[in-house]
Amino acid sequence: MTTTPRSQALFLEAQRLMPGGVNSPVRAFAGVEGSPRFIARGDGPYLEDVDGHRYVDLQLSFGPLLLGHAHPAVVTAVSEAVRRGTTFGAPTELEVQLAAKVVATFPAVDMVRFVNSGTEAAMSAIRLARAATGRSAIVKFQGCYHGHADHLLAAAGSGVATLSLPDSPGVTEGSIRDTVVLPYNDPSEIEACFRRRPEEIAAVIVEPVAGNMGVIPPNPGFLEALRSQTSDNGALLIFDEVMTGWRVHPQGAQELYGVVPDLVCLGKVLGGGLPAAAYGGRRDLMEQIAPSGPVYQAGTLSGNPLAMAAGLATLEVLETTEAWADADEWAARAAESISRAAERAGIPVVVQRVGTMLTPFFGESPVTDFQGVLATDRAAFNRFFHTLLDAGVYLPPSPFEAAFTSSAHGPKELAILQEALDQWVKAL
Ligand code: KE4
Repeated sequence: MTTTPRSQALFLEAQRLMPGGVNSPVRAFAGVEGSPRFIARGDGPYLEDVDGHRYVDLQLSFGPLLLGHAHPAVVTAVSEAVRRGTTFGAPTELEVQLAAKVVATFPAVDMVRFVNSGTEAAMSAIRLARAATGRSAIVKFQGCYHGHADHLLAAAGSGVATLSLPDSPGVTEGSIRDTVVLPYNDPSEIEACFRRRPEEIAAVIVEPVAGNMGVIPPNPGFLEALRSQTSDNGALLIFDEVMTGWRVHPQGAQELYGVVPDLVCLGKVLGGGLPAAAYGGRRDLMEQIAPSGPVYQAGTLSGNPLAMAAGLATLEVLETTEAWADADEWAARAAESISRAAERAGIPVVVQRVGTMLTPFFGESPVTDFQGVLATDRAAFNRFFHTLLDAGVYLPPSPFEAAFTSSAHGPKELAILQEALDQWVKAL
């Protein structure tokens, strides 16, 4: 059992100063019991905690670090940018350059607006959809998470599911009155919903590959049904690709599955590890955003030059190297290793992977929706999580999260994972 005295001491102090001792709930390890490791540094595929323990990092800050920690290109770009100042409250060339890359990458994106978080991206896309259609109702799916804006905190995934919160106090009836929640992966439900409310729905927002209840790919026909139903009923389709953008495919789920939404939310990889997110889509929609149109949205640090520099450096590495393929291949090898270890252990595990994001579900059959996740063996996941953590592999501390890989993960890190898996099998 790894001893972590400094993390423990810091956690006590942190809990005195910050709610739960953390600045985002899922970090508190509440979903897996035990107390969090306080991290001193990251390098490449590794995290090092304040007690000197090193871990192969399969959380990668919940997705942003597709190149791993402190990639030289990112460090150089941010170091150079910071010497020119950190923020101007005025446009910069860096924003133009990154916007051009985003527009060139995603089929649905003619124009883009940078914001500071995925939450802002999703809430802004919803506001735009309501303005553009003149309608109020929005549809989301059980277990999907689109940030913590009031109207989207209904049957959310990620930390809300991890903590089994009945959504959240403080979210008023009024703010979620217009939010319809449907089961993920069921085309008949969206068809019935539009039959009931053909003229009321402004938008359907979906994680095209769910990552906030573990990794759940769309069933064949699900995304196509969302596309046809929204088009046929005058509603907009929003792909929340904050997590899947660059993670499931270099051009996102919209390219992978060939379904083009009207609006897209982006984040995580976009900022290369610094706070940046975005929403974008059809020109006729985006031009309705202030100041070119009447739909208001703003942000002091939106398009921040340091985040733009980190994002640009990350995308340039992805464009000029085999980094994406390397991360994808490593993810495939990791998934195989987990499946083989579970077979040796006689434990039913289904590893679900799309590109560089994956989740081991502790259950007999593939998981296609939130109810399926709830039916998995959470105690078994917790044992798996802690055994691997003690053996030097850091998974996200929740069965409702996705694990991630990077181009920095190589043969040595795969061997460490396989050794940790052997320890898990032996400990059963
Ligand atoms: P942020 O506001 O946390 O930047 O993004 C919200 C968000 C929106 N859409 C999707 C698909 C997301 O996955 C997220 C954030 N993801 C979680 C991890 N599952 C963030 C981790 C956390 O809350 O600490």
